[in-house]
Amino acid sequence: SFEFRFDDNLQQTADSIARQDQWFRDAKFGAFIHFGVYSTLEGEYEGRGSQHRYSEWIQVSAKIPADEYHQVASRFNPAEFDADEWATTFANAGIRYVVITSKHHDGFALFKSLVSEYNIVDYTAFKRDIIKELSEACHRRGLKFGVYYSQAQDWDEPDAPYIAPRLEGTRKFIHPDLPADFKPDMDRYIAKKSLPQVEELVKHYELDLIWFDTPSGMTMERAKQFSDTVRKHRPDCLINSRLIHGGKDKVDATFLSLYDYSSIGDKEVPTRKLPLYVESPDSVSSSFGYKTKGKCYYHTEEELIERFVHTVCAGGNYLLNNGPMGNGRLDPEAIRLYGVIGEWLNVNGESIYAAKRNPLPSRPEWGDISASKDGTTLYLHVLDAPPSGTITLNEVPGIIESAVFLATGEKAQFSQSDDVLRITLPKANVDEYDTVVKVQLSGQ
Ligand code: FUL
Repeated sequence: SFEFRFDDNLQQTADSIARQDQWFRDAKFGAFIHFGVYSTLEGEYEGRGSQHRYSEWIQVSAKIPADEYHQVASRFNPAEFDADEWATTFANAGIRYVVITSKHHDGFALFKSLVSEYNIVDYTAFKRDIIKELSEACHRRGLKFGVYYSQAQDWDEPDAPYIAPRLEGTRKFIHPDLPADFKPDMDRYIAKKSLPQVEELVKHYELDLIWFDTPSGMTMERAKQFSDTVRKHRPDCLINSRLIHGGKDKVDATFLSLYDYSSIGDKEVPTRKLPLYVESPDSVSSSFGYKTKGKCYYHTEEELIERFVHTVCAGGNYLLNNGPMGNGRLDPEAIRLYGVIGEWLNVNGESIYAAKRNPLPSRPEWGDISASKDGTTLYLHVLDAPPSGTITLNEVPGIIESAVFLATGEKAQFSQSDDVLRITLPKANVDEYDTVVKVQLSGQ
């Protein structure tokens, strides 16, 4: 039997509530990690391919034949990888869950797999199981742990589809020996590799979440095989919507039986209220995998905090990616950016963790709004303090009892007439990124 529940105006399945996704809704801040063979190439292969914005796309963007990419893979040796150091860095930055690429589109697995020897343990001199080590380290630190898995796209497998039809031609470059009349067979690929690898992951890695990507070619029947496999072995493991197309807005029962929440577009900041609980996959830089060659830029801490705040105020989690370096160490600039966010959260975390989305009809010009679980407290996030020093909030749903600056505990000067609230921001209390004013409503 199937029913919708209205929780904070977000429809979720009865099933997903049984799977206890509350930790996920309270967590708000996750670390995404794109790590693999491509991390050693940093966005370029023999002078080719640096134009693609994502370094993990190097195999198709530089048209690297499978046997050459295999050579690069066999030399992959992230000798300085230290799972506890990674987990500690994330935990110290206020991150509550970690999602790492267990197999990206290049087909190379970062875990020991009996299904395909194209994996870090069997194919490299490094021989360690990154997914196992990181899962254990995260759980030791109280972080939830999940993996990204590219279920429908695998450039190493000729049978797997390509994300965009324009890339279909790439198959010939990667697999030059394929017979001219070769016809890819997605179901053959799923049966041979992606479904059994997903089964290995959910059986052996204590997953709290699985992040499928990408939905190309996934029919309802195919998606159901994956979803059923996860549910069977790991009933509490959450599933994201990139299992199948349509995940953002489809709220019919069949779709909602397949996944638990909606992953929105890459680096998309939600600006409108969406029908499902969402997660926004952002990155500290313009790439996901580590990239130093060709076009690439980092976001500023201010941009990241703004995107984080807007995501939470729209009703979602912020999954902020970093691309570790080929030697296994975290990117120092990523560490710095996570650290700044962590410091900001030390002071302002109350307005983020477990917060509810903006309950008012619209978003104010000067920033955004989150709310406490019981709805009696509003957190006003002043991202752009107006030159007048006064912020105005319309359509306030009650009488304001008090207003204090979250960072200092000092009272804020306010006045209310009918449903319009005015707050004066003294210069000294204005935070560089986001001044949070905690507003208590009475009689609620
Ligand atoms: C996309 C992928 O193609 C990118 O490489 C990256 O993994 C991003 C999060 O999802 O669909």
